Amino acid sequence: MKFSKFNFRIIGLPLVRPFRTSFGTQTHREVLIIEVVTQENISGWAECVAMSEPLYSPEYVAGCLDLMKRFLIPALNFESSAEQVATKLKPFLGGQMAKAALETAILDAQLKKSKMSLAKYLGANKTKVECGVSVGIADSIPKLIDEVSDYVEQGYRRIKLKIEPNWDYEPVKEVRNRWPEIPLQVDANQAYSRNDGKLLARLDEFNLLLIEQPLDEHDILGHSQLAKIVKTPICLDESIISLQSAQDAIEMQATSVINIKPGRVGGYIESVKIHDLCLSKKIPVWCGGMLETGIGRAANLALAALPGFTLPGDTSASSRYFKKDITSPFVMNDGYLDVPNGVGIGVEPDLDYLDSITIHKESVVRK
Ligand code: OSB
Ligand code: MG
Repeated sequence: MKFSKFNFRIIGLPLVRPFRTSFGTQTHREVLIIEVVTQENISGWAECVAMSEPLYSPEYVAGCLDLMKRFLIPALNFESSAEQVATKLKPFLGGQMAKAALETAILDAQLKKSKMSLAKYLGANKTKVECGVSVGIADSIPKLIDEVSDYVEQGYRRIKLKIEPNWDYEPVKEVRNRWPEIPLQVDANQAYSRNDGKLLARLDEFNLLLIEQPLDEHDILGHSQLAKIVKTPICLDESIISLQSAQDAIEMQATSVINIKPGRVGGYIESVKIHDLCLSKKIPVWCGGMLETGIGRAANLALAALPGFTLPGDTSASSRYFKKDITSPFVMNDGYLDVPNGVGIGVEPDLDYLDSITIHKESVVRK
């Protein structure tokens, strides 16, 4: 496929409630949106999941835009299939979120051209997926219970609590006491150290599905040592940045469940490779989230519909994040979201609304 231009915009969207994690508090999302326009005038859309600051991963919005303009777009030379993107961009180290966004925009255009849905292309076998919700660190336990009650009433099928030192045992105990049966898991975003094994093992009494990324992203050995001390399964998020890193972590028994986030691993094609590996090794996977808009959410739902995604993901309804999404909203029905079945990612942004929230706009045009 040949491209005539890439349109970039950075939009600003307030979150419906602040989202506090061990790496900071998000009150709004600043999102880089990519539109690739092909020579036959098909638009492909994608969202770059990087956050404003390099707190969750080394990537950040302004850096991704720079990387794309300075190195990635020139390397593609206005011509590529989606399948060639990763190989062409391999010489540039890191930048998975930027690379994933370009690949996804190109894939959306390519699939629109061939009239196929992303779900079909990736190998989905479900038409709807079970939804979980990720709950931030609260100001107090009563406030946490209120927030979780709200989500449970809405029908979420799994609750994930963000934890950090001094916000772990007590809040998890209270939530577990109140909802003895609900599928429950925790996410530490690297907030603990190798010495915290005993502390984390205290969470074993709450029958958690998993503990997500307790230690530093580079500490694979530490996670494998921790896995011998705690009974709750360890699930890696930040540490898994490619198929290779997934293979290594599984081999080292550092992880027994994997959170697949397409942006973190360089795209949907790499995500499917990780899924296939995990399926063959009987490692359950689930689809993580980056507080995406409808553009990113649509594509995540297609991925979450693959057979190895046996745990509910952080694929929540649009209303969990935004008062008004940039696509038609994803609405939860009995704890499920429908997998888009239109061509490409299956959704289009509302251009007038997009314009109204755009902070920055620029294009790279073929000469
Ligand atoms: O660690 O999974 C994470 C959001 C932003 C960055 C990292 C994470 C998260 C979440 C929320 O937990 C996932 C979502 O609802 O999109
Ligand atoms: Mg996480």
